[in-house]
Amino acid sequence: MTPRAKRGYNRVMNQHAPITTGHSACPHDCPSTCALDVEIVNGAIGRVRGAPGNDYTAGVICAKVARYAERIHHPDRLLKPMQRVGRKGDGGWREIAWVEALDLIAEKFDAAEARYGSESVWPYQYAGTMGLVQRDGIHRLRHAKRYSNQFDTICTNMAWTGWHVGAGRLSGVDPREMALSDCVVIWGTNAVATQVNVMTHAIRARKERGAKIVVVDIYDNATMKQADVALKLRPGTDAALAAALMHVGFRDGTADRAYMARYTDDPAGLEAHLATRTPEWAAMITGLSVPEIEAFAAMLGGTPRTFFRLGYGFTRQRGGAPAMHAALSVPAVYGHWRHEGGGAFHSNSDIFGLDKSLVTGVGMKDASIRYLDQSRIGAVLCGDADVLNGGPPVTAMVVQNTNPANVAPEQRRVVEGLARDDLFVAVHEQFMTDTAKLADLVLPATMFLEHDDIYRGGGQSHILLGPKLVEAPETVRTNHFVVEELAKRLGVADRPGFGLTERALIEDILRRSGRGTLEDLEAGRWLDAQPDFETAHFLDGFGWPDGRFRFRPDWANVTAPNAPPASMGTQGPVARLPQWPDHVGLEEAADAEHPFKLATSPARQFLNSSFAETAGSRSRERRPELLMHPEDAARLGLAAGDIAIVGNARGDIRMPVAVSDTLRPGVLVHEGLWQNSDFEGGEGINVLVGADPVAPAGGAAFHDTRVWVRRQEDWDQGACR
Ligand SMILES: Nc1nc2c(c(=O)[nH]1)N[C@H]1C(S)=C(S)[C@@H](COP(=O)(O)OP(=O)(O)OC[C@H]3O[C@@H](n4cnc5c(=O)[nH]c(N)nc54)[C@H](O)[C@@H]3O)O[C@H]1N2
Ligand SMILES: Nc1nc2c(c(=O)[nH]1)N[C@H]1C(S)=C(S)[C@@H](COP(=O)(O)OP(=O)(O)OC[C@H]3O[C@@H](n4cnc5c(=O)[nH]c(N)nc54)[C@H](O)[C@@H]3O)O[C@H]1N2
Ligand code: SF4
Ligand SMILES: [Mo]
Repeated sequence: MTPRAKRGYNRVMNQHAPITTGHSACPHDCPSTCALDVEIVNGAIGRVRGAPGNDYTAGVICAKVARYAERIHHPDRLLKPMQRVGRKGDGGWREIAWVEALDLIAEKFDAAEARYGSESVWPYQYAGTMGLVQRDGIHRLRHAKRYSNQFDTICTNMAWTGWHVGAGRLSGVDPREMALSDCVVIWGTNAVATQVNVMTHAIRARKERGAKIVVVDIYDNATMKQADVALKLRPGTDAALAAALMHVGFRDGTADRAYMARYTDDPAGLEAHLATRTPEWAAMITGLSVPEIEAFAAMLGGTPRTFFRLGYGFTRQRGGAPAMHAALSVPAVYGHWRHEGGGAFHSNSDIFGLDKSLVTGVGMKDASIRYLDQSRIGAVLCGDADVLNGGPPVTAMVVQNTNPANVAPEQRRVVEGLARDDLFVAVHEQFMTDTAKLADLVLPATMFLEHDDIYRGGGQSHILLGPKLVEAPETVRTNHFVVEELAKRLGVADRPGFGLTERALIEDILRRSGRGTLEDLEAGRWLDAQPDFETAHFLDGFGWPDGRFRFRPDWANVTAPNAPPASMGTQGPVARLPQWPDHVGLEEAADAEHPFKLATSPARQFLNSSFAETAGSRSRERRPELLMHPEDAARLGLAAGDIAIVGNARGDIRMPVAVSDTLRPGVLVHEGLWQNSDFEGGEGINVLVGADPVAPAGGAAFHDTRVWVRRQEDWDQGACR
């Protein structure tokens, strides 16, 4: 093998310029984790395509990643380390050498530690890249130095908790089996926008088997437009729908009693509990009609091969964990799990068994070091005693792979905290994000095609290699480099896991996990870790000692992979969680002062805050808008394009209205995440979203926000203050 072939290149000749095709994996925080074929022309990126040979990707990727050339070769990419000049956020910068920048971080971290102890340093990171080495390596530095831990809560907590309390394991039916279903229920995920490959397999089932696609969402989004059955319910009411669907199964004798007797904890208790959860009851709560609920229940009862693809969106509610558990209980009542093409899927996080311990340095972890809640970064940086867990203030940070000034809830407090004069913040980034703008030091980061890493699916079952395919700009450095260089300066470079290359760390993960070697992975491009049929369908038992699905969850003792660390205990109002699948009204309810419910759903052309900088994505999304039902707009005297002021107790922001009958009256949607600076006034959507932890395992309820809306003219005249 030539060295180039070894690195994953396949040479294809073109009459004019040599085009090579490199093989990679999408690094973004998306359940699809697509296998990619990347055109390379003279060291530059051309078209990016989905690998046809990967049977989950199946040759399909989203448009924003197909256009990756515009992101990697973007004129605004950060290229040089820069130090702040003037006040924080004023926009004054001077270039600084890498050596100087790294020395400065080490000096500030040591000073913070000397004054307040090691916990005053908080490395803050998330999933801008999902590569296991480049994303998680910072934990090695954290643990070696006994810096504060991060309790990750921004994305998965409600969803994973709700699934895990029922099924006991975060895995499910092979998502490729959707193609063998007769009914695919896409519940609370806008798959066309957020994980397009779900549609590939669902639409195959429709084409090849005449399967019906049911979509459960709060607005008629791009996915609902593809549905055969569209169920547009009120936000935060999914558990009521699920309860009624199960009620009908018991009432009509379509529930699979033999399955429940063998595989579930207490079907008789569930049946008794659901006796009053009629379609009429659910219609009142969800806003759906009784015939809609009855018809869906009849479909479930008559379609053994029903596949529930449960998303994250409907769990970004204060009742999100019980909503997931309730939806997941439906296929257990009907016994869909028994059948090929039937059952449910949310995440495969528990199937891979990848041992990252050398990368993360978990062996060096000191159990006495505090955790800080990722989503409550505003409160942490503003020094609220209850979130500091008895520890010192945070006075020094390095931020990698995340943009909290934009993506985290309670944005005003996040920005206020980041702007503190006595806080040192270094941000390692690809672009001058809202967070980087508030930093003391900005360091330029590589993109995935410029460094080696290994990835694994969440919404599918592959482990994939993403090797370095092109050279990075000369002054841009990897996350791995920053971690290693800081370790040298902070005196921990001789500790386990340091001093190795990315490739050596990838090799270590694979070997420790019994997943072969790097050479094998390079040759094969990916590995399929899909469990066998019996395991995937939980036919050899659910993930509990008695093997039974729990209709009655133990909310106080969550054991999901991202459950709160023991030192933090349960989160939020746990006592209010329902003992059975049920709707108990945990949401931030609209009231006379805040008559609207706002959801902040992802935009198709962005990925969280990424791609909000590329022209191709920006021009397609046009501008930040507030989607509003025509009746609401008329009542408020707002026409399309008028500037609305949207607010609640957390703050207020302004944006143009888009009148749209895709919504229910009283519900508003803003699709993002746009940069804060894209809004008139310079503050973004997360000003409105709460950071109060969702029960029982924490998390942020991004789609559960009550607001008022006013016309700009009224506001300017002081008429409504
Ligand atoms: N209103 C609202 N807010 C939300 C959500 C919502 O639905 N509504 N969704 C929430 C969810 S689910 C999530 S997961 C969070 C995500 O929030 P983030 O994790 O912050 O989002 P990303 O935009 O994916 O990535 C952040 C940054 O990582 C950078 N990055 C990418 N690769 C690398 C790298 O290799 N090195 C370095 N140093 N940087 C890199 C990118 O340039 C980007 O600026 O947002 C949450 N915020
Ligand atoms: N294009 C694009 N793709 C993305 C992202 C992105 O920002 N843009 N983000 C990535 C990340 S980090 C994640 S975690 C995933 C998330 O992807 P998804 O699982 O799709 O979750 P969300 O996009 O948060 O929300 C999905 C849908 O749920 C709806 N929803 C909100 N509240 C409710 C409710 O109470 N009930 C029901 N039934 N539906 C509700 C929202 O309006 C939205 O249409 O997507 C990833 N992929
Ligand atoms: S963002 Fe998602 S759909 Fe798009 S290429 Fe990446 S993994 Fe695939
Ligand atoms: Mo996420």
